[in-house]
Amino acid sequence: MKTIFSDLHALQSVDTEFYRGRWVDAFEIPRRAELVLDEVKRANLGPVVGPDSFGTAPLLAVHDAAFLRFLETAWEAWAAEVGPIPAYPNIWPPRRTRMIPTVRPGAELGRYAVDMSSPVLEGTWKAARAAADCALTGARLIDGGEAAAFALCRPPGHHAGRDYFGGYCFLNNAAIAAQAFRDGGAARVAVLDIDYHHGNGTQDIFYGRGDVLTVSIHGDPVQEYPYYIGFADETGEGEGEGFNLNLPLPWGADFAAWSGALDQGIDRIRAFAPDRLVVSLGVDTFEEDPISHFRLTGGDYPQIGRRIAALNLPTLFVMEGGYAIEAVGVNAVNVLKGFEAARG
Ligand code: 6XA
Ligand code: ZN
Repeated sequence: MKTIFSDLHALQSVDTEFYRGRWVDAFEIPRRAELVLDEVKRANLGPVVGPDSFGTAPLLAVHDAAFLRFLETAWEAWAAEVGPIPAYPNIWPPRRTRMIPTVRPGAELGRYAVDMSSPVLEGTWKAARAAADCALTGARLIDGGEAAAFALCRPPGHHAGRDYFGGYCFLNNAAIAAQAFRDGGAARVAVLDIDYHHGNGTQDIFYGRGDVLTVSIHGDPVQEYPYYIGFADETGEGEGEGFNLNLPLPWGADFAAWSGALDQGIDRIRAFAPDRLVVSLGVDTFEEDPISHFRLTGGDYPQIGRRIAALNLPTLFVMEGGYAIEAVGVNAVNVLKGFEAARG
């Protein structure tokens, strides 16, 4: 399968992040994507291509217009007032506010950011746009007849909602691709999120819709980021009732437990009979991941790919998390190799 990759991802880069009460070496770093790319090449997964440019229309199909304007202009406004340093929120709107002022950049940052893990930098908008373009290019390749593609997106996307960003994510690459599939004529699209963290942005974006099924296997929000969403009783609303499936697992879950959840997710997707599948591919489920608490081992990843391949759907893989730096490339590419081996 083809990999879609853009160098512009490197524009999103910080040395430190605020983690459990202190500034530590950043986990979500450009090197992650470089290592995945190296492994794609080493393993001969297939050609690596750059993204096409899709403009803002496919972003507006998923995200709020004012939110996109904010992301595009936030750095400039912040730098003018505060100086050329990463823009972090340090205040959030309290409940039941009447208005959000847009005069001071700090006030607007808190309006749109859900946490402190995703600073807005000079190149954030460019990097996030390029990642979305990678996902959209993957979708275009699949609509053009390719059986599968790998959008090596960075920054990741699944925590970004219609009008918020956080968890290292700015634009929801997987949701943008899923919507592009719909707009390209697919009647039903499934998103399977196998990142360690709940794909709250993706769930939220499609929660009221029956045309996009969202399935996520993740650390139980009782224990794990993003905490306030991702519970098993969140099943969708209105026309979306029954079209969101959350499969939370406790800290320490091993492949036996995880793989039972994958079976449930795959059964649900099969019953939904989608035309396209988007996989939010995070490998922070790995036992050595520094910020996560599942116990998958390196040997488990090819099997995940094989099981997804059994769905026999045109499949777009979209890179999300994975922070065990020496293993992120091998684990991610092993999912894709397993998929390809099963497809033959
Ligand atoms: C923020 C942790 C964000 C989770 C990032 C991630 N301290 N999401 O991997 O999938
Ligand atoms: Zn994650």
